[in-house]
Amino acid sequence: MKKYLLIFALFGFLARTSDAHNGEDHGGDDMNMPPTPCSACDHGNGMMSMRADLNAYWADVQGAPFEDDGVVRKYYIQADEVIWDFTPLGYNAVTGKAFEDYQRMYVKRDPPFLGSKYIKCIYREYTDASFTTLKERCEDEKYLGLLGPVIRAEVGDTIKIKFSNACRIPTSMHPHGVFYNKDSEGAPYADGTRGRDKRDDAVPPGGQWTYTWLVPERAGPASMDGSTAMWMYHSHADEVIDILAGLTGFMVITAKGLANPDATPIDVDKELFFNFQIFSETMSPYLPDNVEKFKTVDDPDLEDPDFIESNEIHSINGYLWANGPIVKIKKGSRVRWNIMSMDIHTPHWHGNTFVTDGMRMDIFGLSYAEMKVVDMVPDNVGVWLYHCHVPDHFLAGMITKYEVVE
Ligand SMILES: [Cu+2]
Repeated sequence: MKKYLLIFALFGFLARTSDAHNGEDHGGDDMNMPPTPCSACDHGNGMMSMRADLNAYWADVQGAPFEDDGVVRKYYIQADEVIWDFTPLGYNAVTGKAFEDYQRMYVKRDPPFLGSKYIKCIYREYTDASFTTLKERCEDEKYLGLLGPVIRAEVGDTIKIKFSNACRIPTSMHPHGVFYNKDSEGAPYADGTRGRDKRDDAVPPGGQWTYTWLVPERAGPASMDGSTAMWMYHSHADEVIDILAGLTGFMVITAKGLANPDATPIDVDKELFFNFQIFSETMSPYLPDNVEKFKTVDDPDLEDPDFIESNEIHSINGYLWANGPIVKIKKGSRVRWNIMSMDIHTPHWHGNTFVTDGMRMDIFGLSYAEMKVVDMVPDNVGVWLYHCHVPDHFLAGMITKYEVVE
């Protein structure tokens, strides 16, 4: 966008220069003098080079057409019901102390509140189409928490996802950014399609579907990105409640020629993924089941404002108050943080800075379903806070830590 503005600013400058040399602004005493040759008079060439710049700009916007010259990346992903604990440590790991009174309502089963556990429906990766063996996350991926598997591809690849729905609600996989036909959009609406093109929209409980997503250049990084572009995927069968149920994940597209065999970028030492999201559990499709399973009084008042607030779970990757694994990054390494938000949040890092959109920052704002990639080379060793800066969000637990090691 900045490049675009610069081009228009140049246009304005040349337009003014052009007027000056058309004679209107020249003084009376040089009216009969021959025009002075100067490079700025060479309007034709200036316009030509500007047209070339504009063409380059729009070529970047469009991206090269998809060439099926990559590999097929297969994933086996199932929507699974789990009982998720947002505070498995049972204490405030930011302070290292017990939860304070005002914090307890979100995570403790003090009547009439439900506590820290809820039934969720989340994406999990399996080893094959039988969906019998979970693909276990290695230790340094466990901080991903509730998030689905990170889907990866290089420009030119095709992503094929065998999807199975083991939840009791209809679910789907709707990707951002990549190219899909109507049978792989994963969203039901009156789009003029029928038959096979509808079967991806909402996979019923017990159903399966294969989503095929192509990865053209316009799904990968543009000229002001780094070596990757990041996208979210989520269920869109009933978008609001599906996302509240927990069905979200990240996808990374690496530029052509800049990927390792596993599609990770060759220039990044560590990629990290964080989703800032408030799970409004009173709007969850599992509310009746959660109340039945975790209630602490016979008939909780679901309209009670305190009860509703106690079920507003201010999570980072499904954890509150640093109850998830703390990520470790190396001093001097190239770290790419991929961040998404499902509400309005302001992720902030203590101790180190990063660059995004060409600017150095340590905080930014994200609105609903917004995504941002930031690059950091940490220079400050230690354990640092990492939290949403909205006061009532971090007070409700949207706060964690990261560590920079030598
Ligand atoms: Cu927030």
